[in-house]
Amino acid sequence: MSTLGIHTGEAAIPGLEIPFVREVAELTRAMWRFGWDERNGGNVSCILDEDTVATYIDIHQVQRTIKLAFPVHELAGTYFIVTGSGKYFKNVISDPEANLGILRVTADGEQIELLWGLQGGAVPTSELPSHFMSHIERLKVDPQHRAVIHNHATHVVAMSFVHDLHEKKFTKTLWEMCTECIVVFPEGVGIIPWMVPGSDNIGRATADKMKHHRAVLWPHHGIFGTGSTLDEAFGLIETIEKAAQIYMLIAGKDIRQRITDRELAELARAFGATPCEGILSV
Ligand code: 2HA
Ligand code: ZN
Repeated sequence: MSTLGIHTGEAAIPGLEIPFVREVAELTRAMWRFGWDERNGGNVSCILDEDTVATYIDIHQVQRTIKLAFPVHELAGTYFIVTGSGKYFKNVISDPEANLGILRVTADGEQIELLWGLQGGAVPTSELPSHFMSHIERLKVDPQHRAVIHNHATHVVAMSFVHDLHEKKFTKTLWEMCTECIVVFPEGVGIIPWMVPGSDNIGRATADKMKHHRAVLWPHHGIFGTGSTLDEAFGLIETIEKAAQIYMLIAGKDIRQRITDRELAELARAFGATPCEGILSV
């Protein structure tokens, strides 16, 4: 039985003995169970240390190379675990080798070398441009950065229809919904306009927001969350989604009391968080 209480007969499933494969398999399963990754929705990528990868797989055995549509010189030689394009999060835990890949960006940054997984000719997530470009920007501002998660968190998508898409207004509303929020994302949530997914353009727009935010909302689609671990990236999305859920639960209701700006500022001070400027009126 896995930590999620799922009987998978996992001893017989190749890949689950690798800790970072298991972590992504359990994460994708959890997100699917939350209803955030219908069909093939969502994608995950996480930077891995060479030594860690080499402990579990032969890093000199390249299965195949895949040409990148956009060069990523900044990530040359970097190892990743990624979800596959068109793959269902529901299925990762029962067949990680078909649904996940472990890869390395070539020294010239033009290709990726598949070292493990993505069996049957599968390729990395269709949102690879957004993932790679986000990794590049987050690493510039945070050397500890490792993980990028995209999913279709339900309430934050719902909120993108009924709330103003102004970043500071959206962020303030989220902060007001749960006491923890200002501490978890004091820098606020970045928001891009609606764009066609899977493109270099949406990758560039997302990465541009990643210069100042760890989470970026794609209106009417989903959210990108980043962090120094998969747990951090997941926890960030989970917190934003929880706040959005409360917003949607109370929308249109008679609000009797709320957390004031003064209280939000007090909270940030108490936890050593620096709130994004221009949001609180105190
Ligand atoms: O299909 O979520 O944004 C995967 C996606 C695309
Ligand atoms: Zn998506």
